[in-house]
Amino acid sequence: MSSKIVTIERHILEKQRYFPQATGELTSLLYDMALAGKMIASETRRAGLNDILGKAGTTNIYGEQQQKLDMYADSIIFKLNDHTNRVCAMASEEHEDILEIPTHYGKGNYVLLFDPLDGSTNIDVNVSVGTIFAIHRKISTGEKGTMTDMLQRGKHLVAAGYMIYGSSTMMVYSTGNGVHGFTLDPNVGEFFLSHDDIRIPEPPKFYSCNQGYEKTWTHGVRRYTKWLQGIDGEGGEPYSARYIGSMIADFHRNLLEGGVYYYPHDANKPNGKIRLLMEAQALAFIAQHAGGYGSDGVGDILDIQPHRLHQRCPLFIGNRSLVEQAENFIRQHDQDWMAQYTPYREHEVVEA
Ligand code: FDP
Repeated sequence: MSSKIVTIERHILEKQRYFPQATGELTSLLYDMALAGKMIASETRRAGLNDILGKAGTTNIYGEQQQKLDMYADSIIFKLNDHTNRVCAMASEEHEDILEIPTHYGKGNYVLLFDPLDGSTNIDVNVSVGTIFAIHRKISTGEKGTMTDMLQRGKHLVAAGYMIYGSSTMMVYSTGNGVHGFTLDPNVGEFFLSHDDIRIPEPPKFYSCNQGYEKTWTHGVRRYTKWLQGIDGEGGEPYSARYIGSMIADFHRNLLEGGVYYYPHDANKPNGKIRLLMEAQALAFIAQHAGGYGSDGVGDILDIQPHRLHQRCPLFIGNRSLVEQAENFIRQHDQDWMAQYTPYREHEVVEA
């Protein structure tokens, strides 16, 4: 008798069978991230009650100290991973420096980088938010995890994933062997395989960007957007616009429906806004293993050699054809910008 009920634990364990040399460390780390997702999802569902039950810094009716949701998510991920001997250091979008782990617990072979709650401006208005994570193998030789372990190219990731807290909670992950999506059944508190081997559909239908900033965009990004609208070029059918303002929700939507999300360079943010290590690398890794592509407008996000923990980058991500078209427009029209951005990308210029 064979069962078709695939829990996230079963899925991770079965995938691990293909790697006889696997120790189970990565499997357990992914499972810990799934647990973090469940805990954050549960708290997210109560977010609307914060005004009634008390906000950050106050005490709720149970006498417990309440935290803002992003701080809560941040501390849950840290606390679930700081004592397991699976990670040797962590880095969070919420903290300036590496999060060190006491040596007796920090002997793991991996570093974990995460954005605990992406799209945080959407929390208070009940719109989907998410958690993004990336896992690199420790490459430094000392006992502790170091900056060298954090500043690795995305193409060396061993795993990446995200949780999205929307109308349902989902966890999507890849270890480089397909992209798999799981939906949380809140009644039993378990993630079940709902989207096996996700491939970004062709042809794409949507584009997602904050067009309110068009005034500050470069010529290339404007022309690209006009092309998406069917105004520039051969005047094809327009793509439909969808912008939620939580990158994870926009990315997830395009992953399942086909489309491109972009947060480009502009006059105010010439090096972009999205964090390379806690956001862009993980999503570019997922996109690549679903048949898509992530670029900074110049080339593959996964090829960029990071030079600082909170480095930012422009991001164009989704169906390969749409992302390559963005690169074409930028190459043709944004030469001045490319001249000043490329040295930053190539690490010839280090930010202050
Ligand atoms: P946020 O700052 O709310 O966490 O990653 C940063 C991000 O959200 C993305 O999720 C989102 O797409 C974008 O910034 C929103 O920024 P704008 O408000 O500038 O559009």
